[in-house]
Amino acid sequence: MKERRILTMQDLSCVGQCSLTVALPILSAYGIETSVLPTAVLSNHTMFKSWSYLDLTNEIPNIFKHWENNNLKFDAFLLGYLGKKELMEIAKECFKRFSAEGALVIIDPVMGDNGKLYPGFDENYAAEMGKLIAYADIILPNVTEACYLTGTPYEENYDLAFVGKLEEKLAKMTKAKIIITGCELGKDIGEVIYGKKQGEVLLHEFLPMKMHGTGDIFASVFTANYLSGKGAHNSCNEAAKFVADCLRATPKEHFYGVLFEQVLNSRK
Ligand code: PXL
Repeated sequence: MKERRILTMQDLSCVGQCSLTVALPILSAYGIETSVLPTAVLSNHTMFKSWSYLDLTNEIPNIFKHWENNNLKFDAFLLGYLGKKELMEIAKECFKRFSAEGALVIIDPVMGDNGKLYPGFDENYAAEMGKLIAYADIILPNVTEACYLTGTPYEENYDLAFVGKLEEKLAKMTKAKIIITGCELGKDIGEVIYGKKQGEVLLHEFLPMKMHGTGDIFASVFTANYLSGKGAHNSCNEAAKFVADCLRATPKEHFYGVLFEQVLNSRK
């Protein structure tokens, strides 16, 4: 595989199997040199009943200064949970200053699920994210995020036509490849990849479990496969299979995430 260095920008939740504690091990295990830009340190993710939050935004200019001094560039970027509008401006600056030629920008506009925004997010944040996706080559929103990005009211019992309309709206906001993830369509779940005519619908077995962090795992496995030269279609299939295996490996009592480590181990 061609040597590639990726930068993943998201929070570090000390406990919780999400964001950096997912992206770093997965990308590394796939043989990709992975650098991190931690935007905040949290005691644990925000699906627990309480959490601490150390904002690292003020440190980022200093980090950038030294990256520049050391002439560091990245071949790809993976953005996940940012949590603060200011970080979007910083992300744009990061692409501008640290992109190697032809660098790929993958944005998972993490901000909500099941029709609701995560704690601490609001419509203003979604609107700013709507601008940031213009800088992406690939975006990976779920249906809730696609609704908030496009200002579309979420529908509980959405169908493929609804997802198609979200993609049409997103296509006016970005030239990125649009992949809406975790679409629940009848008795299946899958991704819908936007295309000029009908797009592409990839359906997988629906496991009736909703666990935290699976979106971050999907984005990481997708990115690892995509950077390894698999196309969007195969990368989605690999990521979906990986997430399904994680769900199967995780007992219900493990409420805050999935045991992705066991799946990663078995993939070696
Ligand atoms: O999995 C997304 C995520 C990432 N990071 C933090 C979160 C969440 C979702 O709630 O709270 C801190």
